[in-house]
Formats: sequence, structure tokens, C-alpha cells
Amino acid sequence: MSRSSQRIQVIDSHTAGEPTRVVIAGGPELGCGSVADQLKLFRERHDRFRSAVVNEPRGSDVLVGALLVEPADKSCACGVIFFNNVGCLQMCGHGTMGLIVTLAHLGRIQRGEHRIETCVGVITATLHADGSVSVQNVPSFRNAKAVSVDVPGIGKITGDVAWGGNWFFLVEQHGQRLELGNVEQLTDFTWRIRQAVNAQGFPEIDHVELFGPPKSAAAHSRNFVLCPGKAYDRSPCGTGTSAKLACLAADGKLRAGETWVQESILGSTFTGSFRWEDEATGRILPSVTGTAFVTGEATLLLDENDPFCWGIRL
Ligand code: PYC
Repeated sequence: MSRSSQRIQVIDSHTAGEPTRVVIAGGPELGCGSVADQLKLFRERHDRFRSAVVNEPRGSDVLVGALLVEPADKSCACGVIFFNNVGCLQMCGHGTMGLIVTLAHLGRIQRGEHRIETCVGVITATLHADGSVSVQNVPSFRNAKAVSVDVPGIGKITGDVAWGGNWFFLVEQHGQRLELGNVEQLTDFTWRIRQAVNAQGFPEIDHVELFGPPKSAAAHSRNFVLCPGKAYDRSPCGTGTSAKLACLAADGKLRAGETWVQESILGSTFTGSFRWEDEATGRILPSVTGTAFVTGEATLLLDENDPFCWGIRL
């Protein structure tokens, strides 16, 4: 090993097929501010660290990173900064489930409720006896109903804009086959929608979500979710499911306490439900449950002499 190699300890997991890499040691010094403050520093000064951890040749476009940080709120078990192939995520549902099974694997937490500080607020994650994890996510809401956009090469597409910890454009009517064998077409289709929605006054939209009938009789809906770096979510997407619950609640299609089983493009599922935070404004408190498994323990080596030390970036 070269003398200049930096060592980063990670634990890999997957949640309903979507991978998470938790950085447990070797991360940058980000001070002792809130996680939102630490995220600002991470974005400004350590973007190459982000790329080194999740991008090729050590990772891939699909991988979501989760950097464990010191929480400012001392009632929290930890703070976390989520990131992907192109930048930082504000929240991540599948990543939180991956983080919880990772902390349990390390013996740092036991069954029960754990508060976690994210850059968009404190969330609570519950590790159940059967190993599943429920994420009580940040308050979620629909921002705009039935927004129509002219998508070049496709035509008029109508969808809802909603917040579930990330910003989503949710589309029911699209004429696409939600099949694993069709992901190239779905990726192109949703990428075009994202660009058109962003250009038409919703620049904050980072994810696009298509819905269709489920394959499993136990599920209520199937989805395809395009992430900001053009990878599709293998899981049903925790923040995307929260945004969906907010839309269902706003339309009166799901009542508080009822469950919604969201199937992913892989057929894996998350079970969601909500409580009202404020019925008058349509703000809900979503809870999303899924299962994650630890898949690896590793030490990443960063050798400055390696031309791809900081990952392959666009
Ligand atoms: O589960 O919230 C989620 C998520 C966001 C991006 C990938 N997964």
C-alpha cells in the first residue's frame, strides 16, 4: 500500500434491492454544527470524498452513501448525510433502513426506536423483532395537484408535485409498461419528464415516480422511481412512498392508519401508513416499513497516485 493511502471503513447493505454504503470511519471532519450545517461543509469542501465512496471504480451509479456524523441533537443515536453519484440527498428512506441494520450489525443499537438527525429534520427509525425497520419520516405534503407539462418527444404529461423528504413528480397516466425488462425506456421517459418539469417552474424536483397496477395481490401499486443521478431505485423508495402517501391522503384515497403496500419495479415492497400532522394543510407524518440486509464489510483505500482515486465523475 502506498504511504499516501487514506482508509475509509464502510458497511454495505441493500434494502429491497437498493444498495446503501454506510461510512463508519475515515470520513471528513465536519465540525459540531447541526447536520444541515455539516452537509453544507460536506458539499462545499468534500465533494471528491463523496465521489470516491460511491462512484466507480469502488461503487456504481446505483449506490447511495450514508456518512455517519455527530448529531447536534443529543437525543439522537446519530446524524447522517446521504449522498449518491451526483450529489447529496436530503433524506433517504431505504438508506435509513440500511443504516439501522448496519448499526444493529455493529452492536451499536438494539431493537426499538432510534432518533436520527438528518439535514431536513429528526426522524425516528424503529428496529422490529423480525428485523424489519419502520421509518417515521419528516412531515410530507402535496405541493401541487395535476400539473401538466409539455415533454419534448412525449407530449403532455400530468402529475402531482409532492415532498416526502425529497421532491417528487408523481405520474399515474403515462402509458408505460412498469417491467424490469423495460428500464431503459422508463429511464429515458422519466428523465425527459424531469427536465421538462424543472424547466417549467419546478426546478426543485429531483425524483420522478411512475405508478401502475401491482403484480402481487398483496400490494396496492407498483412504481418506477428515477433518482437524480439517472439511476432507478431498486426499492419502492422510502421518500417516494411518503410523497405518494401525502397525495393519497390529500385526495381522500387513504385514511390515517390504513396501510398502503408499494411494490418496486423489482417486486420488492414497502408498507406505508400515515398520521395527520395538520389535516387542514394536508401535512402528514408518514411511516414506511421495509427490510434491509448487510452484504459486506470493507475498507476502501484511496491512493492519491491512482488517477481514479476520487472516482469517475461526469
Ligand atoms: O428510499 O428515499 C429513498 C430513496 C431515495 C433515493 C433512493 N432511495
